[in-house]
Parts: sequence; C-alpha cells; structure tokens
Amino acid sequence: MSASRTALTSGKPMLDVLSGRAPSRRPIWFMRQAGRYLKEYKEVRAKAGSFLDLCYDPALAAEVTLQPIRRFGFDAAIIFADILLIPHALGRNLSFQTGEGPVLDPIATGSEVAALDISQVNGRLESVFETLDRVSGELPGDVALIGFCGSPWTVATYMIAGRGSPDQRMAREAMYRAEPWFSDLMDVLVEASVEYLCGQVDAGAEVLQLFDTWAGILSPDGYRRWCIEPTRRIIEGVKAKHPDIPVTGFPRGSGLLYAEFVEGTGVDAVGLDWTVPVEWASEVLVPKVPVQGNLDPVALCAGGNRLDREVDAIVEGFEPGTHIFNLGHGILPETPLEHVSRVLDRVRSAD
Ligand code: 1CP
Repeated sequence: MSASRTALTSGKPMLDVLSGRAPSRRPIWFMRQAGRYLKEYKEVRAKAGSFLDLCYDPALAAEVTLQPIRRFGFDAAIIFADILLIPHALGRNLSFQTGEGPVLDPIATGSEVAALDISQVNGRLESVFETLDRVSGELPGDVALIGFCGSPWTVATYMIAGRGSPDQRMAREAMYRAEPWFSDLMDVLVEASVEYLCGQVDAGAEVLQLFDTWAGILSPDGYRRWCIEPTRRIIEGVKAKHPDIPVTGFPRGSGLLYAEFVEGTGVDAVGLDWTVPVEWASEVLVPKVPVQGNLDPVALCAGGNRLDREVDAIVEGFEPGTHIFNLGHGILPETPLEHVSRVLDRVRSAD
C-alpha cells in the first residue's frame, strides 16, 4: 500500500468502511462473538459466578471481549456487556437465571416509570467504561472497538414483560393502549442511552451499535414511532457531543422498512438479518449507507458446502468498500469453531 493511501485510511478496515474510505480488506466480526460457543468463555464465566458479575468485572469482561479477537482475528471487538444493564442502572431489579434468560420486575405503572433515575446511569455503569478503557489499550492496531446498547423498543419489551417473550405482547399492548407511561418510558430510555453511549465513546469506543432485536414485530406505524424516531433521537443526541462517531443500527426483521430506517434515523451503517435479499439491499440501501450482515447463524452452525455458497453470495453481492461481513443475528452456542474459521478464511480470500 502506498504512503499516500496509508495516510488516507485509519488502518482499521471497519472504520474505513464506515467513513467511506477504501478498506485494506473486507471487515468481518460476528454479533455475540464472545460467548458460550467458546470454551475459554465458559471457563471465565464459571469463574465469575453470575452473568452479571462477569459484565461488571472489568478484568474478566475485557478478557472475554478479547478472546474471539485472539482466536479468530476478527476486525472488531464488541465490548462484553448486555442491553439490560441500562434497566439495571435505572434501578430495576435484574438477574439472569440459567436456562431462562433475564428476569426483571415487570413495569406497568406511571409511578414506576417516574422512579427511574437517569442521573445514576453512568455512575452505575462505570465498570463498563473501565472495561472499554482496558480493551482499547490491548487491541491490535487494526481492530475497531464497538460500544453498544439496546434500542428503547427492544429494552422496553424486557422491562414491561419482566423477561424475554415470544411475541413481545405486553409491550405491544402498552403501545396500542397509548399508555402515557409507555411513551415516558421510551423517553427515559432515549435519554439514558445517549448518556451511556457518550460515556462509552469517552472511554474508547470507536463505533456504536444499537440493537433493536424486536423491531420486526412492530406494525408500520409503531415502527416509525417506536423504532425509527427513538433511534433518530439517540443518534442526534450522541452526535451533538461526538459528531464523528459512527453509529450502526440493527433493526432486526425490518423487511421493507429497512429503507425508511436508513432514511429516517441518520445511521452510518445498517445491520441486516438473513431474510433480506442481498440484491435488494445492494440496490436500495448500499447507495445510502454501508451494510453489515447477513449470514444466517444456523447456516454457520450447519456448515458444509451450503455454508460456503451462502458466504459467497453475500461477498459477491456487496462491493468490498460498502460491506461489513457479519451474521444476520447472534452466533449460536452450539456453533463449531471450525465453521467460524472457515468463514473468515473464505471472506478474506475472496476479494
Ligand atoms: O450465561 C451466559 O453466558 C449468558 C448469555 C449472554 C451473553 C453472552 C447474555 C444473556 N448476554 C450476553 C452478552 C451480550 N448480549 C453481548 C456481548 C457482546 C457480544 O456480542 O459478544 C451483546 C451485544 C448482547 C446484546 C443482547 N442481550 C441483545 C441484543 C442482541 C441479540 O442477540 O438479539 C439481547 C436481546 C439481549 C438480552 C439477553 N441477554 C442474555 C440473553 C439470553 C438475552 C436474550 C433473552 C431473550 O430474549 O430470551
């Protein structure tokens, strides 16, 4: 690479794609790349005690953030934390039961929403900032550091139901009834997310990702109000303080509404789930922003020639400078490690 070209790039393929510069290679990382498919994660997890103890221990959280970078050489590290740390920091009870996922005290009244204390959020999440600080000191020079939070709608579905739910019914009912506490809760989550994300940038995050895992269950009107609008406000709030920080949105399951999401939110890149046709995305979305995705995590698990074909279709469908290779959702715990290496090799040797 020539000296002038080097000067024009950040040296980090992920940041280059996000800022419209030509990357030295197509960046690749996987959602939930730190986790139970890695034996080294399970060892640290057992040592930490509970899942929350792991999230709040900067030395151990930094260690599990770095594990997939060391093992596979991904182009980005995502800080080890959880989207439910915001409700916890707002004063709600939270625990993770083995095999059951998160358990919170369900929220159902205006007085409970009024009691949420935004002023404490960054103080209570100080350990996450320390984890970011540690990881940024240890990352290889070409690896970007991603901070994240859950989008208000997705976080609200857990706060209202008090757990994960198959259809997010309780939150949808609150939305359709136009409960005043529902829109107040969304406002609190927008404000808390801006504070927390700005704290993450101050602590060393170079990219931010907003996870809206349950965006796809909203009606079009609900989607505009409770997915697009809160996301737009969060990005506006973060960029008022940190104008240059790139923000990726992952509104899973948005279907046709992905295009409106990109137009309406101001995201710098959009994460696609595996149901989105590559041809459609490259024609409609790529002219506006880079895209991230969208290999089916089950295809990664299954492996074989079919996995190779799926990877090839994605790599061939998106120009290298416009695409960050990723899964269409989080990696599954039963994923064989050889399949992960195989995808990295294939993506890296394709361009
Ligand atoms: O025992 C364990 O190890 C718990 C499994 C686990 C892990 C590894 C949970 C519980 N959270 C995490 C980490 C996590 N969560 C990360 C870390 C960084 C990385 O990607 O490597 C991230 C980004 C998340 C985000 C997250 N948490 C989302 C959004 C993304 C997605 O996968 O949809 C959601 C919905 C959660 C909630 C959550 N946390 C954990 C579970 C099992 C769940 C889902 C619960 C449910 O809906 O039933």
